Amino acid sequence: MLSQDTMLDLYADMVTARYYEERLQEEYLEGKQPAFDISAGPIPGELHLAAGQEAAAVGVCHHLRPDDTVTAPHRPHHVAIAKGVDLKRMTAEIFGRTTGLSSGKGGHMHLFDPDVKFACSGIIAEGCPPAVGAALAAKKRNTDSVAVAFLGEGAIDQGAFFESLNFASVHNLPAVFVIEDNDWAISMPKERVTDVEDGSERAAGFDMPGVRVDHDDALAVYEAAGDAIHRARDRNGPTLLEVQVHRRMGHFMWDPQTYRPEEDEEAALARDSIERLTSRLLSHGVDEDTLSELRSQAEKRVDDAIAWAKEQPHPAPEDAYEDVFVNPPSGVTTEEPDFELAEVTTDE
Ligand SMILES: Cc1ncc(C[n+]2csc(CCOP(=O)(O)OP(=O)(O)O)c2C)c(N)n1
Ligand SMILES: [Mg+2]
Repeated sequence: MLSQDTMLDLYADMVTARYYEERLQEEYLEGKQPAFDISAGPIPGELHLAAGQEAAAVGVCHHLRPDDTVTAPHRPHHVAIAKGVDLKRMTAEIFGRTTGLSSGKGGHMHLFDPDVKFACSGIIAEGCPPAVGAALAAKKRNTDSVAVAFLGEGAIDQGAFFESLNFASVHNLPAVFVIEDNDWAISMPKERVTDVEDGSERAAGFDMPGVRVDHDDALAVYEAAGDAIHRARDRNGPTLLEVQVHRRMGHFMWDPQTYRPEEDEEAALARDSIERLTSRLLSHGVDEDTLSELRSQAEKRVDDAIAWAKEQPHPAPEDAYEDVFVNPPSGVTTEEPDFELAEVTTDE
């Protein structure tokens, strides 16, 4: 049975993550209307929001320490918040400011915080190999840290996912793969592209346990993830965990969702994991004032982070040439070559 404090910690992060997405939604639309201009407004580019997926992130990440690695896909904010990524610097990154996690050059799909070992990628399933690399490093260094890769159900047909599961299993690595099943990959319903209804069944082909939490209940996820993460920490190998979540918003901002049946959207809105946890907390004797205080703190934290981020400077155009490469890798010098490059012609 979970302690009340743990349940309240999960709740605090869930309401922070939900409010964060709602506030970013508002900020994103500034300047982009009435005719949608993706480059306008304070948040240029695409924005994938994760409202409805909070249970998966908090249920997993609340077992983790700062030295554990987490990789996330293109829908990363809830996971980053649950992993303890610096909210101000993450927000500045999303707003493209110099004090952002990557000096404002990565944007919302490429958040990277080495302090808490968090990274994400816009290429689906491509968080899996780096997580496996981190798990291999933990094993080689003989530490008890673990690595977790989050991915969507639409990414489980990718080669990188299969290769990562195989490598983690063959080398008995401390890795956990978490599929967030929100039923959709952009406009593609999962049954049209994937042969199994339950993605965790894929574990059987890699000789590792596969577990599915089929309702987005943060407490059930916390329990299942606890088993998987302890198993990894105790050096008993990787686990594949799938969690049913729900997409409350479009695939990205400005997605009209014309492909989505109305009942599906209504069902997603009705199955709110925050409401579910709220009922559990109230039935455990927590009073509404305590929850309301946690919500106010979350809102203040998010509003402060957004206000701070919007005051930060934008990078200068010439900074685009900085941070492109790390120091020259060994064997590569910064000296001018002492030969002329051959001219390339196209008309032969
Ligand atoms: C390798 C690769 N192919 C295609 C895309 C384009 N793409 C972006 S998101 C997405 C769907 C992802 O669906 P899912 O993994 O279920 O995550 P969700 O968006 O539902 O959170 C696709 C195909 C991509 N980013 N990377
Ligand atoms: Mg999906």
